Amino acid sequence: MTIRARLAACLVIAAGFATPLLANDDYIRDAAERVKAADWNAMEVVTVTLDEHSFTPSELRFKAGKAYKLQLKNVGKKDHYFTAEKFFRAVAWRKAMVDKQAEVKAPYFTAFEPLKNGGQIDLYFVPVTKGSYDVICTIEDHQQQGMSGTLVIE
Ligand SMILES: [Cu+2]
Repeated sequence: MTIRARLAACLVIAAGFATPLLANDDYIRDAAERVKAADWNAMEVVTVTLDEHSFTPSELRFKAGKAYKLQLKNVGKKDHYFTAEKFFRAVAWRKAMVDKQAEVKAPYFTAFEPLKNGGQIDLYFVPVTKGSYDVICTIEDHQQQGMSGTLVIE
């Protein structure tokens, strides 16, 4: 076995048995398999409204391995962001859909912005790494005024 072949074999084994870790620059690398394995017919739809200055509900709980559509709706007058970098790296992404028009696919996201009044972004994902994660609005002083919340994967 060449070194290259041996290294390739090691990588395959590591990928097969790796438990999800969450370093700062990490994300769920086997998202495609996890998305495929989830039951999308049993997808749970969860809605968060963004307003001055809150996320409602401010705490969401997700079950690892289950398929979700998280609908973000801005019902406020101002623009609002939904910034949850660590949470977005703890889930396996299927896609994000912007105002039911554009589908966006990426290994992971850091924030969804700006959500204009009446704007809606739908996030399709499968939660993976258990933990409690922050979500904030990073515009001006919105976080201080109450735009912060918790996203839990259990
Ligand atoms: Cu805001």
